[in-house]
Amino acid sequence: MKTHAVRSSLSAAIGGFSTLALAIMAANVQAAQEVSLGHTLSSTSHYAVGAQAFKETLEELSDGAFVVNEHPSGALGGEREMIEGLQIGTVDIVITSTGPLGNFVPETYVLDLPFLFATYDQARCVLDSELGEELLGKMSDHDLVGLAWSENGFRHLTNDERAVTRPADAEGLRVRTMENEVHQEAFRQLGARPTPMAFPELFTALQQGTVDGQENPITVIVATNFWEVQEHLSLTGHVYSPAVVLGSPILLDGLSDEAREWFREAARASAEATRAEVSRLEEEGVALLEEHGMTVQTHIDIGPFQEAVEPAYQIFTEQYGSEMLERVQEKASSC
Ligand code: EAX
Repeated sequence: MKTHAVRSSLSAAIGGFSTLALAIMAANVQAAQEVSLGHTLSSTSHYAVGAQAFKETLEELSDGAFVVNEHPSGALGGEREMIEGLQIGTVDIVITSTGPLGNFVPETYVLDLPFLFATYDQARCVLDSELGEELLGKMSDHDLVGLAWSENGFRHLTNDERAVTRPADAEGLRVRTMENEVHQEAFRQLGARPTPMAFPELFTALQQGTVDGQENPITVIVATNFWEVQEHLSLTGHVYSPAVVLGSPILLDGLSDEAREWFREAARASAEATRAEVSRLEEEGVALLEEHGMTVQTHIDIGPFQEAVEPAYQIFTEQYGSEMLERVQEKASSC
């Protein structure tokens, strides 16, 4: 009888303890909010490096209150689809090029003009300036939250038909472009046949010969094994491709100022890590692509390319005005 009494009070104590422990655990579980982060590139890419930095920073700053789940390789769709997802709240964070962004935030089209920036330092300096902040702020007018400018890189042309060293070589080539009217216009001016397409469809399109070529930064060409389907690479560096870390207003507008700041800081850490990876691969990537059998045209005289795409500027300013372009150019020249 005595033993039984001891046992039951013990089990009551244990029961009480475990109820409390469960309640605490439940409170913690409830507090940990899952954050989905999407991008189109592989888990070895510079975006994946940026996603990891975002995750580590946010989870640390929030002391585990947020847990980030990365969805790489276009698992949540192409960049245009994911941007739509941010607007309706089906995804929380997206790392994307500005490729399809102009369709949502026309003010950003200016950044996609060919040969606008000459070097990485210059592009980064403009994006990190007040002007860059202003452009990030414009996203709020279009149901998006601009958290930080990140980086995709200078884009180069690949194709499976011939070595391209002059604009005439690009004539008639079916080149996949991003879903970006400024890029499409530039390739039209070059005499190529631009075919806009979402990135997740690109590898198969190249493999099946639906298009002859594409253009992307070294990092993307490496991370996507494009050497398997493209023989020629020309280092045209025809346009700097910014990336941006975007958030969904549906998540972010509901957070405290402090929590929102954690997201901004995580996005800045993400951008920094991504840029470092772009710089590293700019150095090593070309040699790697050659090892994989690509023929690389390294010394391209860009003058004739620049001349050929010049009308794209006029078409752009006719449609969007020249004020923002002039401000970007002025800032770039002081960088
Ligand atoms: O943002 O679509 C593209 O070519 C982009 O460069 C790629 O999705 C990375």
